[in-house]
Amino acid sequence: MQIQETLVQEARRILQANDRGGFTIPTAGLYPFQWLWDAGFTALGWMQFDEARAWAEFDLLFQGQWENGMLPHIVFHRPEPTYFPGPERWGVKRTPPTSAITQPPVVATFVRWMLEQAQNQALAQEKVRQLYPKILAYHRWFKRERDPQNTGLVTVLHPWETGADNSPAWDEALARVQVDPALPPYTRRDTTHVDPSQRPHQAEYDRFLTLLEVYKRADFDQLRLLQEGPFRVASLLIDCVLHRANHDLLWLSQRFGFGHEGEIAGWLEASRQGIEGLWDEAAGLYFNRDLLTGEPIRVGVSASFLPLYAGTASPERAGRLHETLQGWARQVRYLVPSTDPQSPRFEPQRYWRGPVWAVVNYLIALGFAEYGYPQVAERIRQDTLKLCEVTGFSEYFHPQTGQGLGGGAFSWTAAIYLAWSRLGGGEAS
Ligand code: 9WN
Repeated sequence: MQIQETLVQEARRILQANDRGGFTIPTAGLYPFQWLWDAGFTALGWMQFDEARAWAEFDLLFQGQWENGMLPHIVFHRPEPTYFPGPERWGVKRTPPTSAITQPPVVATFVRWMLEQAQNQALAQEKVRQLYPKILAYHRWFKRERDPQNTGLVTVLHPWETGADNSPAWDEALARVQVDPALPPYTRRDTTHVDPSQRPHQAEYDRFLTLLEVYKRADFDQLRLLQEGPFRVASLLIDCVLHRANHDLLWLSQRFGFGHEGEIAGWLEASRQGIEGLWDEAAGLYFNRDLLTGEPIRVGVSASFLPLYAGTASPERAGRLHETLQGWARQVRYLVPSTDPQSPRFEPQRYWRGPVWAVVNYLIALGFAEYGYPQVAERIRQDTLKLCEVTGFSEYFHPQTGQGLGGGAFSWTAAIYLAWSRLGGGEAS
């Protein structure tokens, strides 16, 4: 499939229409603020046609950084009534207000890629020098407050932190969370924008909101929550993204002479072992882990392939992952479904329980390409481009019919189209 110039134009228009003066909302109505990992993908999209605007995305994102280094998953730059839970419910007294949990830490990797792609090297280097200490503070926060025992795996406290909110991987861990009988009443907004059959169940939302109240009562004290939090998991999405981000941070440190290589190399060694400890030989896949029970969560999800993106997998394990993905490919028309299509929990239209997500595809394809599987990487790229061409720049897609699902005119899907059109050759630029 060729990149289509009209779609490239449309993808650019989506980013421009979702621009709110320096930060990009994922989509109007459904998500009217700035999200952390969306900002990384979106910046890469902007980078394909407006470098200054691409870097600005991070300037605005880091306005939300906490003094302890934490980068929150949402920055509420200005009031918007169309999303719940907004700044009032989070109750974080900051300017700008933010949430109090994080998300997959993609920033260091995107900063490296953007530096490598930049035509304007002077601007790129200036931005790297500004951003580097802030990213380092963020990664130190992960180590200090989410892995103080140096297990090599980060403790995740909320499904929203994983980016894959209602993944079947979190079912048992979330079901154990007792819904607070005194949970303040609330009205969901997401189901006013998107058909409820494509969104999380009410039982999940009650628990998402219960966790928020528990953490608020603990004044978001991370070390205390590591002991007492009712939901604690190791998430492949977070751990693999963080591992690669640390690898790229080390690269930046070396390249600019910042001098933190020893510290970061220590984190990398621990996380390599942590991630590889999630391998399941019988399944030929990596599994997330429930940190309250210590047990693997035996459901295959798209993040199960991300140790390739992290670069921690051995060539042999990469080969097994390749075989496993071939099995999935026989079940669906479009790769990569967010849940193993043979799992009884697979729901092809419901959010992170089955649909294809362009951003995760980008990471998985990159991993396969780097491990010497260019054909499957290209298949994933082609499937993603085709989904955009057939049904538009949706939030996610039905892996069998290709139907666009969730929000429309979606920033990170458009950004992936732009980034992949650059890799696909000169015809789109
Ligand atoms: C909660 C913005 C975000 C993505 C997440 C995706 C969804 C939010 C929600 O939208 O989550 O953070 O309200 O459903 O799951 O990955 O960053 O696009």
